[in-house]
Amino acid sequence: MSDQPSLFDDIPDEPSEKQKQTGGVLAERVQELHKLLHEANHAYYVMDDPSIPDAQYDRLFHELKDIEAGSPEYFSPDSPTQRVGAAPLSQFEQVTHEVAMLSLDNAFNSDDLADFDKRLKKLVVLKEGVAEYACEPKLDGIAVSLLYESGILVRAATRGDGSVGENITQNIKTVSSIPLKLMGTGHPDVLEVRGEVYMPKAGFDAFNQRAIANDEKPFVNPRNAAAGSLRQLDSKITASRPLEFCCYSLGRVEGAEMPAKHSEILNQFSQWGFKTNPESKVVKGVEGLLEYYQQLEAKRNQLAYEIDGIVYKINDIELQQTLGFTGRAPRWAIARKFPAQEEMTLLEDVEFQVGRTGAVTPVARLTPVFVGGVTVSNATLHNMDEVERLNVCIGDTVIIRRAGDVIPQIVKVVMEKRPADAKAISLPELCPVCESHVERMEDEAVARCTGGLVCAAQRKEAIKHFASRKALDIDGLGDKIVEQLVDEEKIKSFLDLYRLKHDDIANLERMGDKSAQNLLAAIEASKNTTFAKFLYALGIREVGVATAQSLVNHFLDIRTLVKADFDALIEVEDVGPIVAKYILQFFSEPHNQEIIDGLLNIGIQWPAIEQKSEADQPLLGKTFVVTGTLSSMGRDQAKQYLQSLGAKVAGSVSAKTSGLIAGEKAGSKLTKAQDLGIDVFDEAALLDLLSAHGINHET
Ligand code: JCF
Repeated sequence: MSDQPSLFDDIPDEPSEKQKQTGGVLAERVQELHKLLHEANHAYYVMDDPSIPDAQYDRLFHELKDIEAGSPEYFSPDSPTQRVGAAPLSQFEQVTHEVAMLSLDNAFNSDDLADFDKRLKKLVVLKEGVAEYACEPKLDGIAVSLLYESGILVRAATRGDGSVGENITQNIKTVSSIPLKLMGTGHPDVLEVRGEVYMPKAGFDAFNQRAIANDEKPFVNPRNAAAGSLRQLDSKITASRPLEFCCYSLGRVEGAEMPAKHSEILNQFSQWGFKTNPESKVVKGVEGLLEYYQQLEAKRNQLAYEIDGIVYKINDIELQQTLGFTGRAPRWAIARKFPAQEEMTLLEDVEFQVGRTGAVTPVARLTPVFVGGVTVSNATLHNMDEVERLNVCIGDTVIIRRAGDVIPQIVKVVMEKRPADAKAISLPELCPVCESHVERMEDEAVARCTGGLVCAAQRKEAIKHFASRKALDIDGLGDKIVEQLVDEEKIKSFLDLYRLKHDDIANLERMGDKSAQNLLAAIEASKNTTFAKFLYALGIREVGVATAQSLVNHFLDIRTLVKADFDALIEVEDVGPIVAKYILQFFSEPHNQEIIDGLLNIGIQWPAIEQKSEADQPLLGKTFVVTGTLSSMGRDQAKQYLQSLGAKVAGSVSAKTSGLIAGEKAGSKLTKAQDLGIDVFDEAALLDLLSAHGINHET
């Protein structure tokens, strides 16, 4: 640790002796607690940079709560204790907006943007001939107005129809990134700040996961989640939702001059304690508008919140006033919309697909629809619980959502459009591929075909897995080839792969002599592998790359592994009772034993693994995550190096992660690691770490 003074040194954690002695100073302590808590709140929620430890925040918070409980005269509406919600309301009161809250005109393409710019130039004379625009992401949430009098938040309202909204002050006070009291100086007597309340993607996903686990209804999208959370009469419910606020414009102002540019007003807001969007930017002319669009669209999926477009505004406030408004929208602003992430379409049919482990998954066949930038004609329904939860039938009109790179989801059925002949979706009793019985265990959402490797679908998936890159890595054995080989009954098991003849392959569709030769060579080459890859290739349920590596590290050779009993298996890091049971089941199946013996007999082999001493494993007990692009090696290579030093390599960042290796273009994992305060290593730091442990990677 450095010997610099701690951030936390001069924060009075307790009332001073003087305050304790003199009775009248409770008021002083209350002021001090307000200040400390407001500042800590701002640091945490607005600056994303915590200033005091959580435990200290809690102590200060409870001290204030106790004072307020014992001496109600010290309570005030801007007290930091108001963040947790107040008594439920019976209804929301109406609020009239003195300055109307208008919506924005839309632009759907570059031509619309060029027209916007041209229109402006006809209406006003620009100093340099090009307009200066303030650009920002258009948050997909709920517009609200916040009214401050003498720096204190006195009222918050929804937009409503633009002239009359609802008073949601109680709820808004629970949103931590909204100042209850303005920071800094020079506050107007009356200040109305407008912006968007939204639910960040991570909070939305976590909320929905919990809702589904508790048999409650999830929200369709983050916008509905924000709206639903603000619409609560009980502000304690709002307080429990992960909402944020970002400001974007000025409403009423009295008693102070505001800056002459929109971008400067945002800076002023930021100094008064509001969150403003860090992606905001000032650009010039049409070129600037288009360039900002390109930049932000490329970034859209990496942002922590959903946006449905970009807002462009003339930056000069005087010009804004000259331009004025049309009926419903300002002439000085426009919203460039991104492709919609939700569309309606028809669920034409449901088919059941069988996966490698026999999981029978309902897949929706849809009337193709353009959503989130691609045409979608299939969507997984996951399992029968999901079908029930959605209450979806064949023939229904459904809402499809495709956000970011996530696979398309059916989020809702449009019940009003359900036809009289809508057909219920039922799990088939027999496997659609092999006609074995389909079973669904009591405590499992997933149904499975009991056919095992008798089932051609499971065989195909098992062989694809066996040949995949992280398994035996058989180059050229693509999905289509596996499917043909299984359909023509050229291969029934992994073993048959090694018995394939030149003509078996050369006669397949789109194959020839040359590609058959190459594939045979690749199959032959796959015989030299590693124990971990071989184990992973077998496709034992729940045994992924990391678990396979743990098993190898623990048992060292396959003879010891196949003889291991339950107690020995759960000794292994990563292996719990469920996985142990799957491993035992797999090795006790005579058919699997034959295949393993067969594979070893045809010559599959790997270098023997030597017992490593603890000294050879300096990173034992540490877990790393590798993300982004490394220029000197692939991520798999980096993983192997780390594992060879005893570290575990995980797929996602959590509180247990010891370090994140972040290459170029690292995305959400980097953000999460930073949020959690986890050490981040760039490529140079990784190479240093490796070389400190005797691994000198040639670059
Ligand atoms: O982020 C938004 N949804 C957003 C909405 C941003 C803005 O700057 C807006 C807005 C609605 C109206 N500005 C206006 C004038």
